[in-house]
Amino acid sequence: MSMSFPDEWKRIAEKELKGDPIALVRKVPEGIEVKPIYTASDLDGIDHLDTLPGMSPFVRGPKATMYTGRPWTIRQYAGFSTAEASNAFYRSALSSGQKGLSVAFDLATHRGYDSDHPRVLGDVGKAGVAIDSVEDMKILFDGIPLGETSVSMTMNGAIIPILATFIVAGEEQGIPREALSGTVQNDILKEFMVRNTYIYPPEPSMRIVADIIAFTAQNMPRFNSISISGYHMQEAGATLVQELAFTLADGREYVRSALAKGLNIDDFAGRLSFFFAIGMNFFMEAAKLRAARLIWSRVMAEFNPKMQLSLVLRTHCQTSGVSLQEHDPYNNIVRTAYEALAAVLGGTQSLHTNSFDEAIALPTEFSARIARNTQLILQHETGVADVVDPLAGSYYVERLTDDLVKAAWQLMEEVEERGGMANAIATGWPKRLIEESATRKQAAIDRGDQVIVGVNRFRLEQEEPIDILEIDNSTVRASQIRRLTDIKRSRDSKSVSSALARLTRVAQSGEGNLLEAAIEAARSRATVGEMSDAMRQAFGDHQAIPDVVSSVYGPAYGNDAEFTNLVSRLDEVSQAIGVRPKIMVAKLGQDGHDRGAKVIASAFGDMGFDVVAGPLFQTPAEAAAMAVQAKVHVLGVSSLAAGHRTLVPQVVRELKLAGAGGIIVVCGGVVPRQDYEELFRSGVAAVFGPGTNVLEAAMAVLDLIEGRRRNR
Ligand code: MLC
Ligand code: 5AD
Repeated sequence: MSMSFPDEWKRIAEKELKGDPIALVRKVPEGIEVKPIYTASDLDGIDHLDTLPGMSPFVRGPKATMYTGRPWTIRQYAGFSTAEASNAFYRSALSSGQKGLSVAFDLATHRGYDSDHPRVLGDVGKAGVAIDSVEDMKILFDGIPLGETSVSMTMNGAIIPILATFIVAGEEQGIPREALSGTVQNDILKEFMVRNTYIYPPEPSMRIVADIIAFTAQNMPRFNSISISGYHMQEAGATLVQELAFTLADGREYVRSALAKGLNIDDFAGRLSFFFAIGMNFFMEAAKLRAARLIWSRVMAEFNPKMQLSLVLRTHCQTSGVSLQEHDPYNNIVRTAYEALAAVLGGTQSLHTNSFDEAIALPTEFSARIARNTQLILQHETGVADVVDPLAGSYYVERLTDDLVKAAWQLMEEVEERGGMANAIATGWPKRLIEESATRKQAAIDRGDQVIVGVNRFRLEQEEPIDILEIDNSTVRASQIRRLTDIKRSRDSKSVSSALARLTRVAQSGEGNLLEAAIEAARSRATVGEMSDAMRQAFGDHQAIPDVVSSVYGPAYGNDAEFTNLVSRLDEVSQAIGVRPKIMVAKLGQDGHDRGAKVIASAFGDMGFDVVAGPLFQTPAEAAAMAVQAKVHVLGVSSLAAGHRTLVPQVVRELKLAGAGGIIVVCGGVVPRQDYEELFRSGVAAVFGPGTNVLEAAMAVLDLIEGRRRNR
């Protein structure tokens, strides 16, 4: 891109600045140079400018009339505790202006475990609703007309049993599968990359995706078979270009595997859908959605569809969770409103706006209401829905759209050179790029280069805790176990075992459709865990290898005094204890949100700590055993899915039982202040909440190691 400015402007600007305006050009993490001014000449060479909404290449929107014909769907993602509690929440949301449903399942369900499984003690009902069988699913949608309300289900790992139980619940409510409308996430590639709720290895997992695309194409014409998601990539740290490129490349990979099953492109392309995050980079986020539609129409044209509809990218968006802060949390309402506006200006079809207590806990009724009203106010009070694609023609936004298309396309070409997304993911390359971006961003925040109001600037002296939603996980678990026992007592066990055996056979043989077989099993009251196990028998479990990036955080600091101070302090401690301080970073339970753990492991490694990265999904006993064996000084638990109150005290107990009470336990992540005291009492030495500066955390850890040595 040429960096020339209009002459007259440049002359005046030089006077204002007393310097060259070239200094005002900002290089953003996307690798794009953002100039202080855009003019008509920036539109030269952009060939989508004269196109119209509802027409190829769909930059201006998938529909000709867009929101003027029908507003975007207000679709708030929610789910917690039991099916009864979540059902009550859905009904009240629908009566308050929400238009579509979106189910958040708990992590036990995501990973294909029933609520009575010993590995999910801390997870049942916590980050979403617990669903074990058709009976739970029926309660979840009780009194909600499934023929009229579209339902999104965020499910990937256990997608086969969950979609099967949903179909059977619909059937038993008198709604045939043809009439069900909604979306399943069913996007396994990004699970291997960033979200981590996979169950089986990649190859059978891709078969599952294709089986669902095939089944819905034949039987569920109103159902979107997949929600190809970049959301979690941005949450994990991806730049917008990485989010765009990897998501659309994932999409291309799914199309190829559906075609390989013998499907016709036009039979399924129109029911592929997408999902993006909308963060705080306002214009770039709006431009990103425009760019995504353009690139997708180009990707789909490669497959020679006959129908225009097959070229269209339709998307859901969610405002960014990581952009929200625990500090001064009401600021989050403002952040979310700006992000929502960007999503709408970009032309999203469906939107979730986050609640302001995001960085602390699941939404309360109050915070959920404000989040929903943020969209209602946009729709009804601002007039933004009165005109289609109102940013069209903006010098900046059009240039940005084109820049994003070019940058993302280039990265997608690199994916192609690596043999497509499945192959690229197998090498760990995209994940590594994303983790590097995340670590770089953390360094920028810790250094104060990137301002976050109320966190690294304009911080309050004192903060009052806000009311949060508490879930009593043992009560939820007990009631789930009761229902499981009832079901197992009353069902016909012969038909259950024969349906499960058939599911295993379909999995083993590669013949037949897994979803079809699972529907039979679900109907006979086989549980989600049993169906998952029936496929586990054939497919096995996927084990990821923990891998930590290095030399990103350290170099971002260069020779700054803060960083070199820390490194020399660490050297002193090393001298005193005779070895480098060793820390294990652990993830417990089914919580797969590992951005924080990865960033900490990477940054601590660059500072000079000896770092052990624990694998995902450890039980407290497994983590303790690993810490003891590795002879660490500190065990740091990163918790983002609310399991800390159950799991962290257990890990302390396990260490003591192993005679390793000397290992210091610290905890970080999404931990409400209300829980700190309880954690301290259980033996945790320090808690690092959201917004913690990593250098400060490292300093605190060194203090703890020294303190413990002195006390010996
Ligand atoms: C729309 N329609 C119009 C129109 N606009 N008709 C005439 N004129 C217009 N201007 C029609 C559409 O064609 C469609 O009909 C119907 O209205 C609904 O519109 P839509 O645009 O398809 O909206 P919707 O049904 O809401 O579907 C949006 C979607 C879908 C395609 C993006 O996939 C979806 O709802 N996704 C949501 C995914 C989600 O909630 N994910 C949460 C992830 S949370 P017809 O007949 O054509 O259907 C997560 C967090 C975590 O993942 O846990 O990690
Ligand atoms: N209810 C509401 N929102 C949720 N999120 C995750 N789980 C839930 C839930 N049970 C949202 C948060 C998070 C993102 C992945 O989805 O905003 O950042």
